[in-house]
Amino acid sequence: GRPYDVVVIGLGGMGSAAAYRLARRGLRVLGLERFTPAHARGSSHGGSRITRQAYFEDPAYVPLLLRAHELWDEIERDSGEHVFHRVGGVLLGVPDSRVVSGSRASAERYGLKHELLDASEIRRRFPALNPAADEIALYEDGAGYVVPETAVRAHLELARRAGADLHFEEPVTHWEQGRVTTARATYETGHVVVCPGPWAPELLRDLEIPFEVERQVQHHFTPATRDLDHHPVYIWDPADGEGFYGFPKIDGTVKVAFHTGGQVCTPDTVDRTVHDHEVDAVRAATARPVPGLADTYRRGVTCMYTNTADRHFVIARHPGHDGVTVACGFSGHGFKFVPVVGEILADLATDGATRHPIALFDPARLRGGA
Ligand code: PYC
Repeated sequence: GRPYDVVVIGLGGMGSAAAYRLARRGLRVLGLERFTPAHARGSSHGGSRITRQAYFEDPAYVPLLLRAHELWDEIERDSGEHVFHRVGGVLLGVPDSRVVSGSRASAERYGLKHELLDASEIRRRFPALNPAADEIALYEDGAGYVVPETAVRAHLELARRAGADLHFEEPVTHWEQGRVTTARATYETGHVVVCPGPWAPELLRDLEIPFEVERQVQHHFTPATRDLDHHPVYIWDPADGEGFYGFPKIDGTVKVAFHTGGQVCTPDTVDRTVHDHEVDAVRAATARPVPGLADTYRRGVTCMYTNTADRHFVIARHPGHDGVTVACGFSGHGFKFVPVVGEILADLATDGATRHPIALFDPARLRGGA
């Protein structure tokens, strides 16, 4: 057939958004996905993802988050789907913990609306949460969660309406400048956008970045107390235990998970079984901070992070190939950026540059690392 302007490899969060933004600009786009739409075998599933703007990880993310929240609203308007639930967000820990001090620094630098709450105020406002006496929280009204499966489906539908061809269950076996080969066919294209998720080590080997794919478990509880039905999303960095994050009740369950400490894996070898010792660990970590979860464990679902050494993303034109753009290494905190990453990828693919600040995501900082 006629060559495509752009082939997007991978239609999870980032790839679905890129396909939409590119098709909307009038380009002839092909999206290729190895599994089915919004599948649960990568990193864009699980019913909820935190979004927030007072970003403790680095203030450089804040402008992107301001744009991401605008675009989440736009996606909702254009698709008619409810993706972004603004239930608020709290970042909890002792005042000098990274989570609290970092989010405070970003909020102050960018004048983001926020409140600082002491332990008794946290308990009064959010009775599900039981901080230690010396813990505080930064509360952000505009934070909340997005539903990844709904977000991916909305982007795919908008991409299709904008004229993109989307092929599922068609894994890419090889790509090069101007050409992408799958199990079914070879496609000629002006540009390739690679959004591989945890398949980055395989599909982007020549970036020479040591990605580490990490297995994580999303734990679901069915608490009896109504306190857990409605409360903000939270990230907790407790002085006396392992950090974790959680959500209010969504579709009948309350989800809680650790953000670090998972096993290194690959998408082919990841252990999808959740083990008793993992359930014991999440029970122990949440017993004091979220006591309403006690004895109501329901199920665990595995997921994968694709970590870089510094946990910052990789978004760039491929340094080794003209006509190729990459987005990967989202290190467990990327999903909230999906719509703005789609916009950045469309900019990079069409103009080679973007107005968005992406210096932090330059692959040169990671290349050749051990
Ligand atoms: O990106 O907000 C986040 C997050 C919390 C835990 C894992 N990711």
